[in-house]
Amino acid sequence: MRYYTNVSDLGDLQAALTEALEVKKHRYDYQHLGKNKTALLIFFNNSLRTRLSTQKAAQNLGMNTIVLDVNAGAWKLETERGVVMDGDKAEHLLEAIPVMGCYADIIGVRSFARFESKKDDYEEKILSQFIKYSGKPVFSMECATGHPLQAFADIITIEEHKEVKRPKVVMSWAPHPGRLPQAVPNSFAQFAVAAGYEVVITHPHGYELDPRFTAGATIEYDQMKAFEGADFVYGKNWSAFQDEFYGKNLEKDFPGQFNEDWRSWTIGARQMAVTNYAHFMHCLPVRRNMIVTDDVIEGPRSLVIPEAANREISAETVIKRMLEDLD
Ligand code: AN0
Ligand code: CP
Repeated sequence: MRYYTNVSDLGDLQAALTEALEVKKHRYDYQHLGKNKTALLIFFNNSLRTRLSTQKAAQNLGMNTIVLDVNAGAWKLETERGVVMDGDKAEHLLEAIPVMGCYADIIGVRSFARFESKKDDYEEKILSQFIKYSGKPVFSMECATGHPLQAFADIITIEEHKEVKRPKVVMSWAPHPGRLPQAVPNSFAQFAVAAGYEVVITHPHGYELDPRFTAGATIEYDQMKAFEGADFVYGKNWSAFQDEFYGKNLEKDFPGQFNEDWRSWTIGARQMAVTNYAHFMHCLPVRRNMIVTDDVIEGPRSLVIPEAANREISAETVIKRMLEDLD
């Protein structure tokens, strides 16, 4: 594998899942692959899980790891070509990327949607420049439109906990005070459909996602109806995708304009009661009593910690495949 930005990069998803479960059992058996190889992990945004689990995964594989927080210690980077650089940005991405490529065998990039231009975000302007100019294999550690390491870990977790062959998996929007990317729900929808689950997505009007990512899922605007009989509930907030509201928090940015009781979407006992004793999932970090109540996240069906643990496994499986295909 040369690049990992999308579910399709895994090829046969069932084979990838089988491989991941094998990696989980034998996570230190592949150290020969990473000897004298360096993983460079570049963060334009904050992270707890991705930062730790991806380093751990690379180290399991015998690699050296270098972590760079671009906004804490590196030069401020210009990303637009043609700009007269007389402002606060000391270096251009077009030099910085090939320089970083000199020190790495594999590069991971975290670069969230900036919400300045929907076109730039959905064309993955930053990630695609790493692919173009670094000369190295590149994987996404959550970029503007997707978080494929998270979604892969989530599907591994569902496979480990499902009690029926084709579970009903419901992804629900839930409130948040910020303006969050669509990356996590985009990838989760895509992976869950690719895994063959019955996928239902529920959200208030105005929070429709990009249909290229949700194809194959059912959209149900009535949250209680969506939750009926669910085997897994995946909570997540995201900002609006539609052009006129792109990147906006509709509750905060358009007060009173939508006829919606936003806070009623917080996932609690009322919604979980109509499910098939569903497992609760969330990628973390989570805002308690906004996204989900204390009782549900602490309850016996919560999978938030196993999901985080499986981030090591999804990352190791992906990096292993990249190492196997290095020139
Ligand atoms: C980010 C998001 O929603 O995309 C990262 C999640 C893994 N979350 C926040 O910024 C809170
Ligand atoms: N789930 C996830 O990617 O968490 P971090 O943002 O902490 O890396």
